[in-house]
Amino acid sequence: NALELDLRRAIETEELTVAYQPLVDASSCEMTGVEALVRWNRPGHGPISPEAFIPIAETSGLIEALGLLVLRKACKAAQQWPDLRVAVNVSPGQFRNPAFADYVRSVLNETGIEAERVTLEITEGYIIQNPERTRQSIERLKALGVKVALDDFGSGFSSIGYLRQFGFDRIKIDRSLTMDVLEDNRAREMLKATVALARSLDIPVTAEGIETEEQGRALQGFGCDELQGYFYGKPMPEPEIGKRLAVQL
Ligand code: G
Ligand code: G
Ligand code: MN
Ligand code: NA
Repeated sequence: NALELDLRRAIETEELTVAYQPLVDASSCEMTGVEALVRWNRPGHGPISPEAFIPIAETSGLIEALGLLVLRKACKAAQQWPDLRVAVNVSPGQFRNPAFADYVRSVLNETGIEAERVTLEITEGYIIQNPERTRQSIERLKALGVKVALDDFGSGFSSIGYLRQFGFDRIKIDRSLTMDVLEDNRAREMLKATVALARSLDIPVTAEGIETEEQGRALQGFGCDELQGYFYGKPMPEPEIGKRLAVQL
């Protein structure tokens, strides 16, 4: 179909771009990292959300090439920002490939970025399907020195068992939970308990989707060490991150 053909061409011609969203320290609100988010301005159609084209990349076998492109661009960009961590989303279709860790190693070598500055974000959906392979994949990635985060925690089928079974370096609490922190007592109690549990396991916690100062303060109060959301910065083109760093220093 036309969308798939266009996407294939977009990957080959590097029509895809990467936007970067600030990750900030919960106490100082200083930017300490960025999350890379793929963007596609489809000629003749305008911007298309990754929520629309990532699933197509998954089913058409394009996800590996797309994922590799984003990882390579993000690691290259991060070389301009020596003090920032860079987080990159990984799809189940990439993660499932036993050779994925080899791809990651080659990008680290090619770009020269320090492995510990790179965080790979994995959503929980795939873990349920295949816990044993998930464990092996995570171990291979961690052996390279990169960090592995559990993304979208609290969005659906989250199991607290994952926190014990897999060596996640960080969890990211989903916006569907954090958005209700001020209005909904149940969301607030779940957030408090989740952060307390993660902290007692020595796993640092990022709260996503923070849109107001009050939400950020509440989540910092519960023990989140890192915050992300429109209040601290929307996903932005690479040069904007440099400008922001210049102001911060
Ligand atoms: O940036 P935005 O909010 O539009 O992203 C929508 C969804 O697409 C989010 O779930 C995000 O994790 C996912 N996404 C964005 N960029 C990438 C990417 O490079 N790879 C993968 N696998 N998912 C991405
Ligand atoms: O699934 P993942 O957590 O990777 O999704 C990240 C997505 O969330 C990105 O597409 C980004 O644009 C979006 N996002 C980030 N911060 C906010 C926010 O404060 N509010 C809303 N509505 N979306 C956000
Ligand atoms: Mn993410
Ligand atoms: Na999320």
